[in-house]
Amino acid sequence: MAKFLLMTTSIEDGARSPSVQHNSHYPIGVAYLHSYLESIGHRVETLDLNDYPFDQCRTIAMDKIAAEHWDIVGFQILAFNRTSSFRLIEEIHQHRPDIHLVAGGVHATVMYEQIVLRYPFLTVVRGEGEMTISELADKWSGGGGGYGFSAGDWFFRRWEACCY
Ligand code: B12
Repeated sequence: MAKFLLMTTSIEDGARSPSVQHNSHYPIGVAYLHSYLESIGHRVETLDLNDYPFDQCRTIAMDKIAAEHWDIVGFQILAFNRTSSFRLIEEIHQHRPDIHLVAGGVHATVMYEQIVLRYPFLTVVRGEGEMTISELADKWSGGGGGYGFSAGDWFFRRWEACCY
């Protein structure tokens, strides 16, 4: 079973809430993923960092990465947190290239080509992510097949038998 850290990062300056409000805008999509992954036996933690300025968001996220072992780190990317997500994706990959990085959410779903061209080490999941992220975890732990949108491959692919 894999250990996941899911996160949603700083909303850009000017659009962010003036205070940290965990109850008002908790990311429902990430909660769906968290719940599903736990229900099938994975270990999951979620960081809801939308309301934090980027320097605080970065400190919380990087401390969490350093404090424990993580197999997979997932980002919910919306238009207004894309820059902070990309900065953290770059930093985590630089320091911990062993961690599988996955992105999903509305922005990633629409802008997947641009994102995987820029970050060939990143896997982008389009649309609803529950099944795909669990199949990716199977794949990366040497288990059975699944579907994912993999960096560098311009199609949805089935791991065991590629289909277009
Ligand atoms: C409900 C809703 C809200 C609710 C709850 C938001 C929340 N925090 O969850 C409220 C009213 C609070 C809200 C507020 C806002 N919203 Co709103 N909201 C929606 C709406 C209608 C549904 C979102 C939803 O819950 N979907 C159901 C969940 C299960 O789906 P999901 O979030 O997409 O997640 C799934 C996949 O994307 C994927 N996934 C998501 N993250 C990840 C991560 C990984 C690693 C993987 C593998 C997969 C994955 O798997 C998830 C589970 O299946 C969408 C429109 C839509 N139809 O999607 C707009 C939408 C997301 N909202 C939007 C906006 C702009 C806002 C606000 C900025 C509005 C404002 N000006 O304040 C705020 C932002 C607040 C915030 N910090 O999130 C835009 C985002 C645009 C963009 N390009 O990023 C959308 C797309 C509407 C639109 N078309 O403009 N919103």
